[in-house]
Amino acid sequence: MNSLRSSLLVTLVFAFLPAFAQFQQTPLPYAYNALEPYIDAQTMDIHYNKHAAAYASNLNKAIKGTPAENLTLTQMFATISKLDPAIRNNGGGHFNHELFWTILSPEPGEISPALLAAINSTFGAVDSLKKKLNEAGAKRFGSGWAWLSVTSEGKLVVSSTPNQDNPLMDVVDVKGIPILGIDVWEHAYYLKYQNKRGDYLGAIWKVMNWKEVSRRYEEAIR
Ligand code: MN3
Repeated sequence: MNSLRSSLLVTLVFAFLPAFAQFQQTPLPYAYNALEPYIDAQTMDIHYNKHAAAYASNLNKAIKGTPAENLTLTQMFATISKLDPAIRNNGGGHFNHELFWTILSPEPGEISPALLAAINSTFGAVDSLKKKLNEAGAKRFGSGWAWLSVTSEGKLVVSSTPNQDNPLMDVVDVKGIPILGIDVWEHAYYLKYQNKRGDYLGAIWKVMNWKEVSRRYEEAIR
């Protein structure tokens, strides 16, 4: 049975080909409309299925056949200044959005005692942290992100990066492990908030997944 043999061969060849689509989007952990009325369903749908999907697929194209193909994102970010700008833009885009989806939730949950203590000692209060992050996001000219990160000394720090850069990249001034990132690209809010970035930044705290931010904090200080 030649045809059976050849179809078996085809199956085997595919089974042992290196799975190239290395970077893939994690399914959204909630429905598109789950963050309504703070973030609308159409924005979530387009943001996840168009913008973020393009970063993942363009990242895979950018690394294909290059030494970066064998690196993790964290490894790429550590030497991002030496890599192709397409890896910086799309690798950052993929990582930043994968983080962003998880730190939002229709069930915000509580800040862990350890993170709360760190926030209070660093910023004075949770409201002061929110204000600082909102200022970082509001002041970012054009497109970018506002971040809460853990530095190599285990301290909390607020920063902002342009485009799809993030605190893991060797090109940024304020480095750390990001535990909370707010997307301030217009595509993240324009359909509902238009030019009112400040209103979006105010609303995002209603859907902040503090349980996940706390988990990331505890992982980062370990
Ligand atoms: Mn985005």
